[in-house]
Amino acid sequence: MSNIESILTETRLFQPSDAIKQSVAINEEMLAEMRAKASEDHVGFWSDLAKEKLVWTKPFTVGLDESNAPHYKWFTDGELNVSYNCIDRHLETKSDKTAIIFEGDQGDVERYSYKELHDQVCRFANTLTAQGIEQGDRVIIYMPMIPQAVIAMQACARIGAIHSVVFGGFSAEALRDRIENANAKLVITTNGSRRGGKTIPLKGAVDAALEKGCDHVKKVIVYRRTDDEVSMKEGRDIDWMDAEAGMSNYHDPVSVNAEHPLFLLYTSGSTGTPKGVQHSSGGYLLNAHLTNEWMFDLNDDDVFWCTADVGWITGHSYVAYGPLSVGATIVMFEGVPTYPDAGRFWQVCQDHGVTVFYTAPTAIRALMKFGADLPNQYDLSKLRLLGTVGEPINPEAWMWYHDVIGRGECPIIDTWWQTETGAHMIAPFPITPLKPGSCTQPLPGIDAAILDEEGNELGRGEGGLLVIKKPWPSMIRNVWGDDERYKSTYFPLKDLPYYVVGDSAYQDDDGYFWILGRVDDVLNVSGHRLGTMEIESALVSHHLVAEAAIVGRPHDIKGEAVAAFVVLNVDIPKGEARTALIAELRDHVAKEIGPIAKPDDIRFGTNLPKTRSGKIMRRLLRTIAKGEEITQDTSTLEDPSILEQFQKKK
Ligand code: 6R9
Repeated sequence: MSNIESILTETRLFQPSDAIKQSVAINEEMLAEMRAKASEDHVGFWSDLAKEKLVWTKPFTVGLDESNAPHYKWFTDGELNVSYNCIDRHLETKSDKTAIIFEGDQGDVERYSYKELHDQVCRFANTLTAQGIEQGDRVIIYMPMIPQAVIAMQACARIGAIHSVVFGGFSAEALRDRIENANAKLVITTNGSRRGGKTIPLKGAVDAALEKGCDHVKKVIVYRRTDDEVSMKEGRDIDWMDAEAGMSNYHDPVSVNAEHPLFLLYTSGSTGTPKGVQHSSGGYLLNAHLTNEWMFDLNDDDVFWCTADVGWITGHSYVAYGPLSVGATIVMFEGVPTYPDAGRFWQVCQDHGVTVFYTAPTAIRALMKFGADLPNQYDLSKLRLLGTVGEPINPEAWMWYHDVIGRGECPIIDTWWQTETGAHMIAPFPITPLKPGSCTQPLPGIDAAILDEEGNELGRGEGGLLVIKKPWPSMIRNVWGDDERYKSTYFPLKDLPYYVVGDSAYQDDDGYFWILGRVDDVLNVSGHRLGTMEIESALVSHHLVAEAAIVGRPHDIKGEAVAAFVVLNVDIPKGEARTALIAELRDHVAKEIGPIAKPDDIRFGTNLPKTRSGKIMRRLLRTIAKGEEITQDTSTLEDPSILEQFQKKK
């Protein structure tokens, strides 16, 4: 890969306020010390933290075991229980402290103290055991965003069962693939969920998934979340409440090896069969714990709301495990950001006194469309840190989040990481000076670099493959049941034992990292490499554009042409007005970046084709841009009708 033209012109720098500097736990000096220690003694750095932050039933003596590389192992001879670390260890001092504040779709609120959470998790752990689940068995959790989902996850961890949460929006087909791949013994689900004022059935998908094959699934536990009737299969299906009846509030957490798999999480939306990303117990929990302290500065007074669903990795590390491990109060929300209106997020923040809020750029851009009036109606003064994750955040959305939601005072913690990394990898601490659109610098103990295609390290300003050079505790351990795929996907470089991320990035002169997108999202137009993100940022900076996605399509002369898919914040114009707007947008991009980046085609739609987790399905856009028929699986799309809008020529 030669020079990727660096065209992000963002140069604004935001220093932390005095209030932030004085209030947060980790100051500049401590951070510098941590960085120094990590670079001097990588394994010692992580091992000391593992001893300090986690409670071990059997202390470890081995830090990193590289004997079966690239299947790295951490703290291998140690034992612990993750649920004990998330719940029991707080009982002495925080038993009455609220662990979970739950707000349902209809505004119904429930609170669980750490003691109540403990009792519920124990009851459900006993229930799982009574249903024949043993250490190492796989359990599928297919549930909405309700506390029972976290209770189920924690109960699995307590007995050493390996859970695999499947996002409630996935189809029966996707669910079956995952049940089969994991060879699961039990499925936990609900009769339905409540979202946007409607009740949405869920159990039917489980029935359909289990119709053919899946003989390994012996039981289905059904929690009744709605009043809707649910069909129960005799001998297989059990009501959660019935199954729990008479179970004790006490359960002795099982001590497992640090490397015992805590969960599998299947990666969504990519080509091929889903990959079961396998995470460990000790190493995973360490980074989940630490990053909640480091990035979000969580302490006793905080109310932390991460809006991610537990069906995604963010909901694992920043809802179900990490914040509980540090003893924080979390908010869980069942509904959608636009019901009853687009002020819902801000109402939840106000009503529960949220201090740290963590969401995705796609949500920020969607809410930005509605302007500042809605958030301004709510008291958001308790917010002190704002986080973002999932994709690069364009500077316009960053500024809106910072100014309108964060009053110009809250640092924006832009966290780069992946399902496979388990926890944040490149992200600011609250005291880090910020540049809108950059996830800043790798965490202490994370050794990131940028390589060209031959594996040479690139200098500042040069774009290339992002890699992590040294193993870290919460890294993926395997693709479930597929060693070869693990090695070829993540360690493909000959002679270099580096974890290859699959994203391209560059470092600016200050050493800040800018993620350019997935490797396949970098275009080569007339020999110039252009990050799709940069063109998207340029389009979104036009006052009529709400969202934009750029893909490449083959072009005879230029190699690749730039195809733009645009969502406007006004009605889509017709006829001449449409032609004029297309010309205006092309000129706007030319003005922002240069004529080379001018989109060759611009198509309008009312939304972009996104997975239910909010990721733009670029491979579908590529097919449309090429004018080809869509043959790919579109079952993970939130709204498949969007595709037709973009396929229409005019
Ligand atoms: C946590 C999560 C991982 C991919 C990753 C990258 C993109 C995530 C980002 C970001 C730029 C950020 N990504 N966070 N890109 N800035 N702050 O999203 O995991 O669903 O596995 O996606 O998402 O491309 O490689 P996952």
